[in-house]
Amino acid sequence: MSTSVVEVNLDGLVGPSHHYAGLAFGNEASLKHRAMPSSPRHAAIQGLEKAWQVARLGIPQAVLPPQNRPRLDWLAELGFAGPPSVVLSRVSQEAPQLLSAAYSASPMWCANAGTVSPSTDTPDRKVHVTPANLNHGLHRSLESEETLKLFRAIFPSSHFEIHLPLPIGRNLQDEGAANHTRLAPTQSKPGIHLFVYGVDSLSPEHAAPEKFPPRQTRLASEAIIRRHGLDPAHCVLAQQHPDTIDAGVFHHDVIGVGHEDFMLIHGNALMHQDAVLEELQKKYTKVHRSKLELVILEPHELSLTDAVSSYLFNSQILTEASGRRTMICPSESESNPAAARCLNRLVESSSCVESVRYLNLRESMNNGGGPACLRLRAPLSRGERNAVHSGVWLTESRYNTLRSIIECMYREQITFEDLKDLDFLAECSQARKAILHALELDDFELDGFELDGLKD
Ligand code: SUG
Repeated sequence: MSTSVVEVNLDGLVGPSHHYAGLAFGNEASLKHRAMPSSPRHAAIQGLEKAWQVARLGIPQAVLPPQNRPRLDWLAELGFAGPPSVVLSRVSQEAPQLLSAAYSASPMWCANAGTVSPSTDTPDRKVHVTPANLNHGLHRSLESEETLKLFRAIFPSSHFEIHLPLPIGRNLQDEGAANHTRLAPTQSKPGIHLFVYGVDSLSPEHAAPEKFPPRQTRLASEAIIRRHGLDPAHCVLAQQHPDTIDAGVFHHDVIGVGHEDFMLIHGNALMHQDAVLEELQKKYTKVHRSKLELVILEPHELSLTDAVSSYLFNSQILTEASGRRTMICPSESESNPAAARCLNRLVESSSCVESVRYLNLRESMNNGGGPACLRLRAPLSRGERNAVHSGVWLTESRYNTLRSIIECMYREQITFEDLKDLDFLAECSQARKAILHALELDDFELDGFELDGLKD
C-alpha cells in the first residue's frame, strides 16, 4: 500500500445565481436571510479565496464547477413548459419558490455532494464514491444527477468506483460527507468511520426532533457502509441528538469535526454520546494501537446557540505539507466571544491544532454554509491523484482565470427579481460555460438536461 495518501479538498465554486431563497427549513441562517439581497460575485470570490489559501498551504485542492441553472427542464416537468420568457414570468407569479429552487446555487456545498471511502478502506482497493441523493430538500434534490456525471467525468474507473445515488425515498435520505467523519493517525492508515444519522425511520421508538426535520437516515448510512465494502469493525453509527436538530444543527458537521487522530465535538452532539465515543475510541485503539485525541466542548463553554451562530465546528482542520496543523474557521467564530475563547484555549492547550485562520465566508454563511460545507474531502494516493481529471486542480493560473471570470461575469448583487430576467438567465449560462472551459470540462456532457423546444 502506498504511503503517499494525502487528503485532497474539492470545493464547489459558487454559481452566478447564488441567492437567499429561504428554502432550507431547519437551517436557521437560510430562514433568517430569506429574500435578502445576495452578492454572487462576493460569494464566489470568498469561496475561491478559501480554496486558494488551502492550495497555498501545499494541500492538493480541486475546484468543481457550478451546476446548470436554472433547471428549465425540471420546471417543464412540473408543468411550466414553453419559451424561457414565458416560463420565467409564469413561475415567478404562480410558484416563486420553484423558480428559486430551479436557480439554486446549492451545489456549492460540496460536503453534501457525496461520501468518499478511500482505497485504503475498501476491499477492491478502489476509491468508492456515492453521490448523495439529497432528496430531503426540493432545491437540493436537483443536484445528484449532475454530481454523478461530474464524478464520472473527473474520477476515472481505473481507480474509482462511482456508485449511483441511493434510491429516492423518505427512508433513504442521504446528505453525504457532512454526516461522515473518517479518523486515522495518517491518511495512509485504515480509517475508523463515524456515521451520524438524524433518524432511524424503521425504529419508531427512537427519539425524534419536534421542531425541525432530520435529514440523514440510518438506512442510508448503513447502505453506504455496505456498498463501499467498509469493515463494520471499523465503523460506528450514531444518532444525532434530536435537541441539536431542533436548535438548528441540520448536519453533524455543524456540531463536530474530525481530522486524522483528532476529534472536536460538542458535549450534546449525539444520543448516548459517552457510549458512542467509547466505542469509537475502542475501535480506533484496536486498529491503530494509539489513542484518538477527543476534545469535547461542554455546553457551559459553548452553548448550542453559540455553536450554531459561530459555526466553530464547521471548520476545516488541515495538515500542511510541513506537518503543522491549522484550522480554518469562519470569521463568525472570531466575533463570537465564547467560540473565540474555546479556539484560543484549543490552540494553547492541545497539541492537535497549532493555529487558527479566520476567513470571511459571509455570503455562504448567510445560507448556513461554513468552510467545511464548501469542501468534500478525498484521501487519495499519488496514483489516484494523477488519475483525477487534471483540469480541476487549482493552480495559480487557474485561480487567476476563475477570479477574472467571476469579476467580469458575476453580478455584484441580485434579488429574487433578477431571477425573472432573461438577460440574467443568459449571463448564468455564459459564466458557467467559461468556468467549464477553465476547468477543461467543456467536452464532457455534464447536464444534458436541455429539452428541445425551450428556446425563444
Ligand atoms: O442544505 N443551505 C444548505 C447549506 C448546506 C451546508 N452544508 C453542510 N452543513 N455540510 C442546506 O441547508 C440554503 C438555500 C437557500 O435557502 O437559498 C441551503 O440550501
